[in-house]
Amino acid sequence: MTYVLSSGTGRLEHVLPDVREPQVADFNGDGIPDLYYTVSPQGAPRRLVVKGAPPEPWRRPGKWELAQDFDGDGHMDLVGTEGRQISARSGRDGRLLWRAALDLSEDEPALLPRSPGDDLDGDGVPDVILQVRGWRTLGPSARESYRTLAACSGKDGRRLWLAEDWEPGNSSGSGSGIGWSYEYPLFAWGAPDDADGPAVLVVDGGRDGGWRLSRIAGRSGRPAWSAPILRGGFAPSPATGSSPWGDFNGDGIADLALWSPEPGEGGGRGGYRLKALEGRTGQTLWASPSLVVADETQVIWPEAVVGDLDGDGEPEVVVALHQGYHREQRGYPCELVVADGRTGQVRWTWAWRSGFPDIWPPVVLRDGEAKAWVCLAVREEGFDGLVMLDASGRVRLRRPLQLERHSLDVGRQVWRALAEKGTGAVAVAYYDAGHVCLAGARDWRCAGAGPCPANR
Ligand SMILES: [Ca+2]
Ligand SMILES: [Ca+2]
Ligand SMILES: [Ca+2]
Ligand SMILES: [Ca+2]
Repeated sequence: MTYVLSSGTGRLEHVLPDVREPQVADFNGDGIPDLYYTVSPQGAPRRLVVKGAPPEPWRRPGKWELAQDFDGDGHMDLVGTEGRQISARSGRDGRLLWRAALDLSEDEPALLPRSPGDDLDGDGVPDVILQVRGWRTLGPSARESYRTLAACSGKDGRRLWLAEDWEPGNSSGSGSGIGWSYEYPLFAWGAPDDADGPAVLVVDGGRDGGWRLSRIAGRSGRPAWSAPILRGGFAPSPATGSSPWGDFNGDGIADLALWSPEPGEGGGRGGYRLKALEGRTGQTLWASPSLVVADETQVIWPEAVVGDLDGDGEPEVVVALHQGYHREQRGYPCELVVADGRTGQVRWTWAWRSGFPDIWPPVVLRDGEAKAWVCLAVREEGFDGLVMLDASGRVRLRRPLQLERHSLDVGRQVWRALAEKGTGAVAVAYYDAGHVCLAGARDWRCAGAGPCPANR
C-alpha cells in the first residue's frame, strides 16, 4: 500500500493499494515530478501515472516570475503581484520573503523584472527593478503621474530608489530581423561593474520614433546618459554569449560598441554608423569617421561583437553586413568586418555571397592562451557551414553543416559561445545533422559523448 501526502499540508491525497515501489519522473513536462507505478492485475502489466501537483503554498493567484535567489537557500525565488502589491516568495516552499514598499496604482500593474538582478546596493543580495507609476507635484493642488523605474531591495523589499528624472518614451514595441528579435521597452540589463557599481541599461522608444539606450546609475537611480541605437542593436534574441562590451579607451571601464542612427538631410535619417560609446558618459569615442550603412536592413546581425582577436589586450569590433540584392550576382554580397576598437577604422573584411543573407552571428573563440578566432555560419552557393577566421582575417576552417531544410533557423537557438571554467578558453555550441555539438578553437573535436558530426 502506498499513501501519497501533500508536502505542503500533510493531508492524505491518494491511497494506492497493492503498490509497493512507486517511482518519480516528470511525465507531462510541467517541471513537477509525477508518480508512476506498474500494476499487473490479470498478468498484463500496466503503467499508471499520478499527476504531480505544485505544493499547496505555491497555488496562489497572480502573475509570478522566477527572479533570483533572494534568501540564499540555493532555490530561485519568485516575484509577483498579489492584489496591488509586489511580493517575493520562496521558490522552495512559497513562504513570503518580502512585500515591496511601493505604492502601485490600480491601473498600472508593474512590469515584472526581466533584469538579471544585479546587487545594486552592495549588500550581497540581488535586487529587483520594476516599472512603476510615480507622482509629480505641479502646484498646491495639482499633481500628475508618470511612469518610471524603481529598484527594490531583494533582501527586504524596501525601496532603494525611484528614477525621478527618467521617463520611458513610447510604450512598447517588438519585432525581428533575419533570425533575431527584440522586445522593448525596458529591457533592463546590468552593465559591467565600474566605480559607480552596476548600472541599469534600458532600451525604450524615443520621442522621434527610434530607439534609445539609457544608462541609469545602479546606486542612485539617476540617469547617466541616453543614446539613439539601431533597433535590436542591444540585447537581441537569441543571445549568442558574445557581448558588445569592451574597454576601448583603456581607462578600465567597459565601453559599448553599437550602431547608431545618423542625422540625415532635412531632419530625416542618414543611415547608421558603428560607434563606440564611453561606458560611463555615453560620449562617442572614435574621432575619425567609422563604418556607415545606408539602411538598417544591411546590418545582418544588429548587435556588434567585441573581443580581443590579436591578443594585444585591446578589443576589436566585429559586425556583419550585406550590400543589398545584386541581380547580376544573383545574391547578396556579404561582409564580415573587423574594426580596431581604439580608432574604429576597418582592419580587415571577409566577403561571401549568399542567396539569402542569413547567418549564425560571429562569435569570438579562444584557446585559453592569446589566440582568438572569429567563427560564424554562412550559406553560400554549394556550401552551408561554419567558417573560422584568424586574427588577421585568414580562413582557418570551413566545415559543412547538415542543416534542416537548408536553413540556419533551427540551429540558431543553439548557437552560443561558452567559456570554459577557469581556463579562459571559449568554445561554441552548434547544431549539425540533428546533434548539438560543442567544439572549440583548440581542436575542432566535439566534447560530447558518442558519435558526433564534429568528430567526423
Ligand atoms: Ca531562495
Ligand atoms: Ca542588494
Ligand atoms: Ca573605457
Ligand atoms: Ca586587439
